[in-house]
Amino acid sequence: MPFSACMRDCYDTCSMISEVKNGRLVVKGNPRHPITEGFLCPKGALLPKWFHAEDRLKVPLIRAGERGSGKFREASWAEAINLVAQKLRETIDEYGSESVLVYQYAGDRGIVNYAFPLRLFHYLNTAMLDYGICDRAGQEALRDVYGTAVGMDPEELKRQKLIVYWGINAFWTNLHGFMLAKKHSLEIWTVDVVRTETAKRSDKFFQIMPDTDVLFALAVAKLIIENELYDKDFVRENVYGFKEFKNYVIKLDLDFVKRETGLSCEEIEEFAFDFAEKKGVIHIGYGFQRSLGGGEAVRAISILPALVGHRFGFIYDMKTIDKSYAEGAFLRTKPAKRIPQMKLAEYIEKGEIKFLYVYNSNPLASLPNQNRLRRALIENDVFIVTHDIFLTDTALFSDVVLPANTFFERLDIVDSYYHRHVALNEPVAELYGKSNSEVTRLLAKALGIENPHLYESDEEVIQKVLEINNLSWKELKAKGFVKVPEKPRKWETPSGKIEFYSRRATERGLSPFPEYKSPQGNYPLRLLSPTHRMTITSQYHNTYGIIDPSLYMNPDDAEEREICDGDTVEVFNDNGRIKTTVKLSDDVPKGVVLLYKAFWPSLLGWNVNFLTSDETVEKYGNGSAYHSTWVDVRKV
Ligand SMILES: Nc1nc2c(c(=O)[nH]1)N[C@H]1C(S)=C(S)[C@@H](COP(=O)(O)OP(=O)(O)OC[C@H]3O[C@@H](n4cnc5c(=O)[nH]c(N)nc54)[C@H](O)[C@@H]3O)O[C@H]1N2
Ligand SMILES: Nc1nc2c(c(=O)[nH]1)N[C@H]1C(S)=C(S)[C@@H](COP(=O)(O)OP(=O)(O)OC[C@H]3O[C@@H](n4cnc5c(=O)[nH]c(N)nc54)[C@H](O)[C@@H]3O)O[C@H]1N2
Ligand SMILES: [Mo]
Repeated sequence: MPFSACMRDCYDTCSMISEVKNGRLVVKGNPRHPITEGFLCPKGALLPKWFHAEDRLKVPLIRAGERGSGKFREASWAEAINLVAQKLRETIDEYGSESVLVYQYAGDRGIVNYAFPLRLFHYLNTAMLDYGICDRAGQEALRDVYGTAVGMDPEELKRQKLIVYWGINAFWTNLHGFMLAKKHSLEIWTVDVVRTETAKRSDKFFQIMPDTDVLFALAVAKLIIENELYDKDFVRENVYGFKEFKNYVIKLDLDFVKRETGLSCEEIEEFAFDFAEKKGVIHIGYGFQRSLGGGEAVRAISILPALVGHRFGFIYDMKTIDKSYAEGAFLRTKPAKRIPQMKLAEYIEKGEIKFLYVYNSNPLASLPNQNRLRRALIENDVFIVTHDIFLTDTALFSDVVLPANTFFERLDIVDSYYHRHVALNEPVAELYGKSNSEVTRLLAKALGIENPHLYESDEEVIQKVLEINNLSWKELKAKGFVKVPEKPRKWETPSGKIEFYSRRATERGLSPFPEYKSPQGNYPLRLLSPTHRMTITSQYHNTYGIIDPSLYMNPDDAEEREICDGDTVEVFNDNGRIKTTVKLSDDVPKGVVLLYKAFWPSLLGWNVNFLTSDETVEKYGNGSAYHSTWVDVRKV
């Protein structure tokens, strides 16, 4: 039976075994894969429903009405591809190659299908994205302290006693990781604003006010240092700037920390003493760092495992293989103009983007401040092409829509940003659409490009990537996955040590130590928009239909506004307003409300991103700050 690999933007990157039985796709988890361990998450188990979905795009569409009106006419592949090629050529001739932007993200993480289309845009010297939507601030922060955001191999958890899930709802977003920690009988703690399903299954839960994590982590460091509970030998040998850091944290006033974080002194002490004793490791989440204080928080948190003697005692990112061949940046003849992903609307408003090619992403659901983005697209002359499996909101706003196939319909391989395995994905069945690489080859041909790199087959690209990385095709074929061995490594900081005093941060005009800024907004309630159990950002809303669009609110906040459970309310701020029903819950603290992230606006009439802030964490790579959104709520 063919091996599949779940290509979703998800930590677990499962290896699966698939087949077609009586015309229906059947999937199961690969029992030999050490992370998948033969079971799938609830979303993965429903993949056949996604694959067979009635609403999959079947033929190319060309806009036949006002932008966003949803009026299209059907077209042949030849007509659609020729139109895209002609428009591309015209735009480049009239405005230059940098007026073309390829906008893509991790809708499909297959090495070929993620990267191959970029070859065409590199060849054409177009503008490219500077990715900032997901985990950027934390990436920069970890580089400040460790010189890399690549942490520990999660399979090494078997040697640990304690894992802290800090700002990650692992039971929903990293189920196989959570089960791995359970399997190895680790003690599990959670630090979160919300009493999540992970918090409910943890041995300890520290409920913290938004954006105050930096203070909590610094207070824990202070107590560990003051009480001499840190690993002195490790710190002496491997840490740069310990003395300066010590002088900095020692001044911290614990009463202030208590007031800001909402944690009691006992909780802070309990964390510090127990963490030091058990030499905890920390899974630093992606979710919580998407706020204005996210970068500073990750810097502070990442110091804690080093204090107790871990070389790379955090989980954040994993980079096992070199994938650059698939992307082919070597095809460029001049350096790329990089457009910060979170500033798409701004660049469109400035008239710098005239042609937008979108694949693997649904920015008209997932980007913040949707009213501004949509206005910018309507008011400016931008030709939009979207390649997707479904008629998403982004597709609805496009001039040309190209049907994509799914990973069940092609060959690819995929790595993981969580574990060290590369998985094989073989074609199982064929329904509709074309792959990202196939469309690239058709476009290259229509543009009259002769460069052979644009016509390499998927298998050739895969073979070459495996060869570059010294990985065995034979082993991959036999098991469905291979583990990439870890080489011994040092910290890639200026001092070659773990920098508690970060020189890299000072070069960006930041303090050498993590700093706290009290979060402030011009509306009374902080709006969080974390992940939903049954979606991957905007995906599966249309196919699984299991979503929860309610606003979660603390009963005290509701009482102040005379709102009862089940009431219809308006949630509003300067960016927009939406209407939904309220669920009262003590799981969210007073002062915080919650709407799950990025459903399909075309199905719901709205999503949370009509409210979210498009500010960026400027000093941390212009990372997104979705959670730095303030709103008010009234009964309607
Ligand atoms: N089921 C499911 N799984 C997914 C996804 C999905 O949409 N659904 N998306 C995938 C993607 S793209 C990503 S990036 C990952 C994200 O994976 P996670 O990081 O687990 O995702 P989030 O739910 O966004 O955020 C985690 C938690 O951060 C908390 N949080 C918010 N602000 C703060 C704060 O200031 N401090 C603290 N301590 N906590 C805070 C939220 O309450 C939330 O519970 O998941 C991937 N997996
Ligand atoms: N409010 C709020 N918004 C958020 C977040 C948040 O925490 N709060 N989280 C942010 C995060 S972490 C992320 S990573 C982004 C993700 O945002 P996006 O990158 O927009 O991710 P998805 O919604 O998963 O959209 C992926 C699209 O790719 C399509 N697709 C899947 N497979 C293929 C394929 O093989 N080929 C092609 N051509 N298309 C395919 C899917 O159908 C889907 O429409 O969202 C961000 N948005
Ligand atoms: Mo993400």
